[in-house]
Amino acid sequence: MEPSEKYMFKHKGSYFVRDLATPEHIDSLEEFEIRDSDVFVVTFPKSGTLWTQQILSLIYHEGHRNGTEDTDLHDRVPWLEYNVFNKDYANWPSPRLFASHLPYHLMPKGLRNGKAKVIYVARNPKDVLVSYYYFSKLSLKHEEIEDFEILMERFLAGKVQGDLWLDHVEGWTAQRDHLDILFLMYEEMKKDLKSSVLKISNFLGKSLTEKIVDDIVDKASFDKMRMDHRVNSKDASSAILDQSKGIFLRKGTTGDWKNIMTVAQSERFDSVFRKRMEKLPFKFCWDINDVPREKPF
Ligand code: PPS
Repeated sequence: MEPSEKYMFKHKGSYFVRDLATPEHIDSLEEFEIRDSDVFVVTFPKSGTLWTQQILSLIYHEGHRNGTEDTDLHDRVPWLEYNVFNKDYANWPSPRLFASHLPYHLMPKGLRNGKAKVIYVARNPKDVLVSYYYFSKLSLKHEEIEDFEILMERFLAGKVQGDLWLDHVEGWTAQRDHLDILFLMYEEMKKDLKSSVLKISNFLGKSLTEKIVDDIVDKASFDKMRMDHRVNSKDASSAILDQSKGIFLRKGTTGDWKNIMTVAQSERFDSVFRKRMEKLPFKFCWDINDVPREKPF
């Protein structure tokens, strides 16, 4: 079944949230001018975007870290394709930090030849699906699908925001030799946030003191982010989320899929995804006790 047109539109083969983007804006991104100092967090939806946005903001904006500036996180690291507040990105001061769910082929062309940096975060797709399921209950901009199995079949067919998870991850990992790109896994961030923050700061060429790193790790923890009003700004999110139905930072764990997927559903999922997943350069964790590890490219 196709996603409801009330909530999504399809453009250039990809699904977008209807109220938050237009085909014209997506088209305009092809020629969007990229600066060498730009940094992009790229993810399939529900893979740890907000978490990485927070880490970037804490690395780049001292005022965010020490609490002297009260700027909404989405203004610090805005969405490229969902420019809901009509920001003038072309005149935004450098370094610009962006978040995006775009598949590689819809990204600005300038990314290909420049020195801009990309941080791609991947999460095990069963937890992605479960997170998406609960998020669609909360989001006023997504179709709520009560029956998990129906949503699962759409996910497996790539008929959700972000399209087919496998295509998204493969599309970006295929660019590893052509872009300045860091691949991270949600699960490794969960296991050892400090190492992940150091990986990110090294990649960005930022040398941080031990104290600052510890501070970033603290403020990017699930519990602190839940309480951070710059992350959960009521103004910014009330138009998008019905907060009476839940909270965006829901569980923040690995392996929650086991609490909702039946054995049959899990097997069906594996039968569609397993072969292509084996070729991906990640060893995904399916349980909080698994040890994440990157397979060598
Ligand atoms: S979105 O809508 O695509 O931008 O969503 P995204 O931010 O990519 O993913 C939301 C999930 O990330 C979890 N999250 C965290 N987990 C652990 N630690 C921290 N600090 C953190 N911040 C966000 C969030 O809870 C969503 O996952 P679920 O499984 O639903 O809890």
